Amino acid sequence: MSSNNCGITIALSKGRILEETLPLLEAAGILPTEDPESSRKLILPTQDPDVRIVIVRATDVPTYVQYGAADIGIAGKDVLIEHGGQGLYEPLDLQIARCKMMVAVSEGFDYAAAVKPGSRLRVATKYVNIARQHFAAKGVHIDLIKLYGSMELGPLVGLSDAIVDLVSSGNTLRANNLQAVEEVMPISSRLVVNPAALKLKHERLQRILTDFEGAVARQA
Ligand code: PRT
Ligand code: MG
Repeated sequence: MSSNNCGITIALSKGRILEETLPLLEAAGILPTEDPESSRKLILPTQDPDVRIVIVRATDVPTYVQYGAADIGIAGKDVLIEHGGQGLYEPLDLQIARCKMMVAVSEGFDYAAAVKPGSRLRVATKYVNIARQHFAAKGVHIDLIKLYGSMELGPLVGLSDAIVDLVSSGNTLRANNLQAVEEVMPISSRLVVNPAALKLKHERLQRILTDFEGAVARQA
């Protein structure tokens, strides 16, 4: 399935995950030969001729690993839950790119009243599976509106009563007069591995896993 049968392909996304992943890669002896953040290449060689990095959209990382186009990848738990996790082995919480999935509403909106039995809440989010599960578990009926970004705008223009989105500093919510009213779940990035690759390339992948584990433990 994979085009390099003995080598290792690692799927990463640019942005906050990449930044925090580079020290972990280094701990595993994997050094890209050019700066992944500024390079326009989609396939980046590393100093180890058997290891390459592919740069993909954050939400596509699980797909590349699922189909064996990459042996391992790093993705946020949010992305993994929305993907569904089928065909993926998730051995390690890397504890990077940490944030919280939260429910947020406009300042002054009466959230407690809106989630009482019998009422309906209009929720805009990119994370439809997470939102659906969260409100179903609470027994709250919602109308779900799928967005692809800028969720914070939803309550401001009357598209929705609430949003479900990631919050780290809280600055984005504050800047838009929104307030977090409920934590859905803590989020961090996880290592995902293609199960077939783990069998076929066990020695090398296991070594990377162990090195990552050590680096995570040292960072804690
Ligand atoms: O940008 P693109 O559409 O390609 O993909 P992406 O947005 O999924 O990628 P990226 O790099 O933005 O995020 C990758 C992963 O980082 C996510 O899947 C999360 O697991 C993790 N992460 C950690 C975050 C945040 N913190 C975060 N704060 N992802 C997004 N945000 C956004 C949030 O959606 C909101 O718009 O930042 C804003 C809030 O930040 P604060 O600091 O203002 O609270
Ligand atoms: Mg983004």
